[in-house]
Amino acid sequence: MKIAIVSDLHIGYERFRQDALRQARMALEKAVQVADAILIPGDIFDKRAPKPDVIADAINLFRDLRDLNKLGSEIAEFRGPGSIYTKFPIIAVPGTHERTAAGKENPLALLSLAGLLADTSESTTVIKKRSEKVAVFGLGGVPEEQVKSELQRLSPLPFPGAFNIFMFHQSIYEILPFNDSFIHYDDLPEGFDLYVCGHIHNRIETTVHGKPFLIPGSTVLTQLKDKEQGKKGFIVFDTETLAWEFIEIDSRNFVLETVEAEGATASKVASSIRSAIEKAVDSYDNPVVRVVVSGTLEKGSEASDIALQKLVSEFSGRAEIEIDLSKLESEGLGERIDQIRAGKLGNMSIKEMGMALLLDRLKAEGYSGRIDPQTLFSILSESKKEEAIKAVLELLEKEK
Ligand SMILES: [Mn+2]
Repeated sequence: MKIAIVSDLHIGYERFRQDALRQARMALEKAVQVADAILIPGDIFDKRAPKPDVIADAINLFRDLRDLNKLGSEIAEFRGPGSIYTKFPIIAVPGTHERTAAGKENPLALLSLAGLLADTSESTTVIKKRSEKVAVFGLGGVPEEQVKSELQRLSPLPFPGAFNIFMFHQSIYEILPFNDSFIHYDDLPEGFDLYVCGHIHNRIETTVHGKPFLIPGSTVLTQLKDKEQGKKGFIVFDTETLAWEFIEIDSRNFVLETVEAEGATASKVASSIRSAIEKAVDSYDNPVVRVVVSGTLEKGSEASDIALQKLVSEFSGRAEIEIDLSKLESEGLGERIDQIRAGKLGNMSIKEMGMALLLDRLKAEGYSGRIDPQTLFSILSESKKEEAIKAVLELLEKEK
């Protein structure tokens, strides 16, 4: 059987909402043409409580896939605590983005209740094509520190007489070695013929317990990290030959550029940023471009002197731009930080400066309110927004 693995669609992802839906559709429509079944190891949705129009997008997509009626296998058996309502072989688990409190339905479960796919959380779903059986055990995304105990509690076993797949959605220490709570490859249950994971947004192909371990990566750009510059797509695994291939989709291109300030003025650095973006725009149609600026600006220049908004609007419609100035330093910045630490800017204390700023703004706005600016300042500087509004309203009420 040919099994397509399509992961982390993030339908409803606000920043690239159209890309997310278009690329999810592209991947799944290609997958139904070439595979006998589709596995989705989590994060179909970007949020645990998507808006109704986002749920509608997903329903329309999965209903269209079912109506294409191309997948060559069907669900023959289901063993688990839940229930499924379809024989149509799209098998999924919820990801970390869809996770809800125990006993609460997540949006993936809604698609399963509607019979548009099979939620195989903590369950085994067996699909059949002629005499061949493929069994999929699924574990939805759980808090990292609970994975080991969940695996012990569930002790998933391979299904006799089938090609067995273990599907989950979790961080793995060998891939992301920075958190001790992440599980290791060796923690995964033995006896399965293929391990399929979501959660990590770039492609991983390795071996666990002597068997293939595959992560296709997300179908949409989300984190704007170095490793996301490759083409998006999905994996098709052949259970007979044990070979697999990555099938690319026409995903939006992402380019990460770096600019070194080298003690130049803000306007020189701005023009270097502009050239970096132009290079990307010349190479790709409407790419996502992230420019990371590092180094030090000329003395007297500050990061805020770089006209970012102007740069972004210059390329509007030709590229989606993100400029990261967090690694850029200004000469004399150290001194100013010391002053801020000492609670002083110039000869003024931070508090005096804040008060002066507020007075300026009030004057500019033509403020003639009944609360004196000193009182207003102390309310605003000492409370959170909601509390400040409440305090001001109470004060006004008292004065009436
Ligand atoms: Mn994800």
